[in-house]
Amino acid sequence: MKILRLILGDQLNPNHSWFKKLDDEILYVLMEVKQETNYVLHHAQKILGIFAAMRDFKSMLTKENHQVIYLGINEKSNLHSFKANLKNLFDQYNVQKFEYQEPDEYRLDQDLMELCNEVSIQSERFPSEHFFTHRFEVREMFAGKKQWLMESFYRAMRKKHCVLMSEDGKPVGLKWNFDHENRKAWKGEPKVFEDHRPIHDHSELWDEITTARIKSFGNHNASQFRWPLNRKEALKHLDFFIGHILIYFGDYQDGMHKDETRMFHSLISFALNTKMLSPKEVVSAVEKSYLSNQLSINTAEGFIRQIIGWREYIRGYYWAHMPALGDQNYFNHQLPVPNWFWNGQTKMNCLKYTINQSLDEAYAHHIQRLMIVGNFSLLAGLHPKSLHEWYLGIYIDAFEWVEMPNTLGMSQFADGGKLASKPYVSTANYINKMSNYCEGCYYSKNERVGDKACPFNSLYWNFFIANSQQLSKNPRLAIVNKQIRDMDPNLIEDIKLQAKNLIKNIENI
Ligand code: FAD
Ligand code: DLZ
Ligand code: SF4
Repeated sequence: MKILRLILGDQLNPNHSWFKKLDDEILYVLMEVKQETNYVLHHAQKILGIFAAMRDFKSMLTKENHQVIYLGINEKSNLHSFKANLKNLFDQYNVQKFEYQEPDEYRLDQDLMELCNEVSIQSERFPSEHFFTHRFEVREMFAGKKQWLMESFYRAMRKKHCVLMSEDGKPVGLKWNFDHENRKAWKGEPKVFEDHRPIHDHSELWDEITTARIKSFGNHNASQFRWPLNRKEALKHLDFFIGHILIYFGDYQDGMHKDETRMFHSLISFALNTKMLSPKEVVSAVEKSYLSNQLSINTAEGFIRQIIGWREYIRGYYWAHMPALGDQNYFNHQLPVPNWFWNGQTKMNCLKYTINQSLDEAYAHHIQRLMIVGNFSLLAGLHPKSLHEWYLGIYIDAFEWVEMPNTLGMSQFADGGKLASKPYVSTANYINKMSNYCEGCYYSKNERVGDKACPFNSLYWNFFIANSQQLSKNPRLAIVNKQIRDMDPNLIEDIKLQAKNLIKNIENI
């Protein structure tokens, strides 16, 4: 029976059981389609990275004597949608059965289910064999609960998968969570390692992408492309991170600096999310390093929590709340994303550095995404769905299942606090504590009102004043709510006016 198997651009796992045996009756297909490149405006490196990794995967399969069809972006027969291309291929190759791995994005999941209903041939969906959890595991665990605590999920995962557990069923080190209470700012020491990622020249591929008139933004950096593009490169990168960098990760996880973009972060998200790496092997490599005394329990636990905890929890949260999640807007925020999000031209140093870095590298680390861009967006009242599209486009690791819950849930509190127990917002105080962005900024970090006052300061207080109804009962906000109750009414009026003017003038701040 002739079988056609679809491989999506984020399903590049050579260890998938599909590839264990050779079969002449099986045809694999990968396709570069405008349906995917154009559904939001993408960073050039994201398009390059996905196409280059898909092409590499195709070469690997071909070398192993699998039969592969590859529809390139400029291929004449390419109809630029999965459904249209697949229907064509079913006819062309007399396909009797269609097989695919479960897509991680709701939209494509629906699309492929529709296709299966529309055609008369058999079809079958396979697990992607990537995650620790199944799609609805988080939903099942929190059924009937108002707040979905990541920490309870994380502990259940540690037990279920026997990660960092003693034989007596207790967590290793007798604590579940060694979170650094006092994360440090980075002041130049320890030295950040040189960028050890591979360098690829993808100028020709970039020419193909421009010939196809695919719109994009950001620096393509095609001749010096720095992201791992196959499993071998990703494993080497992971090894270096665990062997040299991970020991500093926890201490400086929240630090930001004008001169350093990577700090001590792993930069494995692109390789993980395209499934070149599996979360299970990342967790077991870190655990092994701990067991051979190369890492402390604090370091190993802190990093493992990101993968087995946050990453899986976020995915489960996505599937539990789709399709409604995309339209959540708890504060009814409507402000369009300012133009300077696309070019980095703002006087606010923290945003200028973070956005320009994102445009250059298609990467910013968690605290830059959460406490610089997300913080500002929530305080200013940007429309959550439009902001989600910006995040989905700009970061090389952005796939909807992971980006949307982080943006709408964690960062914008658009779900009313199901994912985050309080809004992640701050004044300039936090930004100044964790970074050197405020040095030399046009704005003054200490002022709340006036021409040079840091926008974060008035916007922060204005946010709590404006949303007091929704937030006044939140026990984690008791202090801020009391501060507002005790505030001089004249100061409240000044803050409101300052914030109103900032928002009116948002394109020029
Ligand atoms: P490290 O800091 O080294 O962390 C290691 C790994 O832990 C990451 O690679 C990631 O796989 C996992 N991880 C840590 N935190 C999270 C989290 N909150 N959610 C899911 N995984 C996590 N991550 C994405 O992979 N894709 C996205 O599109 C994305 N969008 C985000 C948008 C916003 C608004 C925020 C606040 C966070 C977002 N994150 C996203 C989570 C996190 O910022 C990135 O996973 C991380 O910055 C990737 O860089 P890294 O590999 O160097 O991570
Ligand atoms: C993100 C992306 C882009 C830009 N282009 C393609 C593509 O041309 N072909 C493809 O198979 N996948 C692409 N992707 C990744 C998909 O958007 C991703 O597989 C879905 O969002 C499911 O997570
Ligand atoms: Fe950002 Fe305000 Fe500091 Fe400037 S002063 S870098 S705008 S926090």
